[in-house]
Amino acid sequence: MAGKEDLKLLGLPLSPFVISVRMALNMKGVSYEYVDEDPSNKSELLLKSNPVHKKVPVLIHNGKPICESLVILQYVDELFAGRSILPTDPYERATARFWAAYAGDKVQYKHASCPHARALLTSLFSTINRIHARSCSRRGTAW
Ligand SMILES: N[C@@H](CCC(=O)N[C@@H](CS)C(=O)NCC(=O)O)C(=O)O
Repeated sequence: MAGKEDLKLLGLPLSPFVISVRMALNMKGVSYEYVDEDPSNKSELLLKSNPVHKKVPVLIHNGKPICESLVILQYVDELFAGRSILPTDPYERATARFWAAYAGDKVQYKHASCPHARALLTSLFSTINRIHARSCSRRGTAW
């Protein structure tokens, strides 16, 4: 895609859904503005951009919101050239979407009432964040 893109991502630091979108943007080498939301005090921008679910991630591309991590991943994959996120074969794509949706249904971070599960998820996601931050600083990309 040519030209200067205005990309803003509304997120939360430990959300696996947000992390997957950040990884996708990073794979494509795209820079974007990242805005942390406060789940207990959601911004007007989030409520206006995702009035149905009121959840992150929301990607705002040139003022137009795209919601739901899997929808965003596919959008990013189609919009930007470079390394493909989803397989090109239609059956493999369908299989990848199936498992991504399955994993998304299972990961309900806010419902992880068990402190051990929360601690595990927290440590897992901060590790992912660290690995990505390192690989981005090596490659000179935003995240
Ligand atoms: N199906 C959504 C799930 C997104 C989601 O659950 N986001 C959580 C953060 S992990 C959220 O925004 N929670 C705030 C809330 O439920 O009010 C997606 O794939 O984007």
